[in-house]
Amino acid sequence: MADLIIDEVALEPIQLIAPDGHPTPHHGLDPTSVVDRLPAMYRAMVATRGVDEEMVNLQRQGQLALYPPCAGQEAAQVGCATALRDTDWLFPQYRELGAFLVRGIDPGGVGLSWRGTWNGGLGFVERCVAPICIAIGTNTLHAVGAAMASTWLGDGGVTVAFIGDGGTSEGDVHEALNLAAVQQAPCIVFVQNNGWAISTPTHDQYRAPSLAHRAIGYGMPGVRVDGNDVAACHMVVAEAAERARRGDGPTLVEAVTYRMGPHTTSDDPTRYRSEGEVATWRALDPITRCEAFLRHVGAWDDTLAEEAASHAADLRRSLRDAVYDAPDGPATEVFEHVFAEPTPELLRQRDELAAELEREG
Ligand SMILES: Cc1ncc(C[n+]2csc(CCOP(=O)(O)OP(=O)(O)O)c2C)c(N)n1
Repeated sequence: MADLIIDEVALEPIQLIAPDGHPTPHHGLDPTSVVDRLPAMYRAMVATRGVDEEMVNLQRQGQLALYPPCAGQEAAQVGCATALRDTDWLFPQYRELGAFLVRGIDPGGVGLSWRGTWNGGLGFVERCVAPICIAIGTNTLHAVGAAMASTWLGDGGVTVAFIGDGGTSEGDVHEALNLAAVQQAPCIVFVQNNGWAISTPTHDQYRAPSLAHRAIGYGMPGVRVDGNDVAACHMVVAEAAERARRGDGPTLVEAVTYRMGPHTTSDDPTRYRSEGEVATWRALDPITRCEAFLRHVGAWDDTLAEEAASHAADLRRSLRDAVYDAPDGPATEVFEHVFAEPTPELLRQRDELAAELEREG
């Protein structure tokens, strides 16, 4: 593998595929070296775009309480997640649908989390994905702790914390990055710099030349990557994971991307950002860029588009089926997920709730 991650943090994001689909070899690295993996990444990005759209539809129908759309960020998430082993733990923020789908998480499980059924997101841990973390930044501490545990256990695991540009302003994130560097934890902090933290633009978030530059202060490598270039994201994370696995510690990756839609379904971005800005980023769409590259190198096959679209349609259907009028799980089940061995006080509370539910019929 070429050295994408070097001591000096470059401002220019690493890009292997130009917006028009032409290869832009970087540091001698050629995107055609991953061309056989790109159809799977394309398929995952199309699935993410489709399921994301369906989540918004379901929220508009009143089936979901809230949803944070990820359209535009598919390459960052899919490129990152496909570069890891299925046993590497992911610690998401809340906008990581693409990474969830790469891990084979049922979209219905993600939908139920946003529907607000109390047991909605409990299924992810089977796929080595921690629950969605709405309290911003706390997931980075969990990821570094889990990475340190991996070192102690000697299981060769790498952990990834997903965080946004706004998240990097949280104290927890600074503590996590510092601890990761000091402990040489096998961890990747993957920042999706999507331009905005709700209505706060990135220039109000940091004065460093870039978020990747912050790595210098922590004493770890930092790398900026074009977050709309799935090949570049994949290769940067693959190299960071390889470094972590061989004991060379954490990496801060800043994927420069854009949130095409609103922050969440409760937000109106037209109040704070211009149509021109959105149009500029629309032209950098990660899915069309991947397709253009595959066409350019003669690796495109029309059946891929058909197959990807039909896979996305299947996932959308399964999401709708899971979410429509889904009931909550039995209320008393909530007590089963607190401790491995329930305490007597917890059992007392469970019985009290069960009795009350019984009384109410
Ligand atoms: C600890 C904490 N403080 C504040 C919030 C409220 N909040 C929710 S999303 C958000 C902005 C996050 O922006 P960013 O980290 O850039 O991620 P993005 O939503 O853009 O993907 C804030 C401040 C929160 N969820 N948790």
